[in-house]
Amino acid sequence: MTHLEIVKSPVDLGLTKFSLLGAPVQFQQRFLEDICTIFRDQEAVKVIPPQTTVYEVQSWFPVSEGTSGGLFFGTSTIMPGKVGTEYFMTKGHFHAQSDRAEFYWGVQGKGVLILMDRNRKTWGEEIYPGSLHYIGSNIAHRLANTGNENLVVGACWPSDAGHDYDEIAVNGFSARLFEIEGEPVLIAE
Ligand code: S6P
Ligand code: ZN
Repeated sequence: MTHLEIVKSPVDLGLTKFSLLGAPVQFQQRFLEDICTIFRDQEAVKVIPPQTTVYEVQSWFPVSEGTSGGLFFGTSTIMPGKVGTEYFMTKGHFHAQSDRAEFYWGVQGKGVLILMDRNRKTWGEEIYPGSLHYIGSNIAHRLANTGNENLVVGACWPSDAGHDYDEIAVNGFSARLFEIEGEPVLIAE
């Protein structure tokens, strides 16, 4: 009888801490000073310490960037907070290979996934633990935390998707998520 190898995967979901664990996991942190231009109220930006963490991303890239047929996996953690009345959020992007799709799913906290197509039609999907989101091709995506605790969202996307941040940096989304009378409201620009 030949005994074949059974090994442990190098990355663990870290279900108890909502944090990917394992040597290959890469960590990225976005401070307010790095991304402040994405928020509408630039006066409100000035009253928040620039080194405030807005979000963190942990990623596992089992193959190199650009490989066709592979997958990447990540966990995004958006901190609770607002700039004025606009919720803390990610930069948002289209994929550079714009026909590449992605799955997101809610793990902890609550928020809104803001989606926009190439015709600049924007809509939102509620995120909660267990929510599942299919982000189709040519759909820009951005996460916003609307709760009082961390918003943790899992993601899986093709290793040749890449990121196009420029389109959003220049033109933004066509709507923004503000807190109005205690509730998140998506308002067209
Ligand atoms: C990658 C995937 C996520 C985001 C992360 C941060 O395709 O959509 O891992 O990279 O949520 O957002 P952003 O817009 O700063 O890359
Ligand atoms: Zn993406």
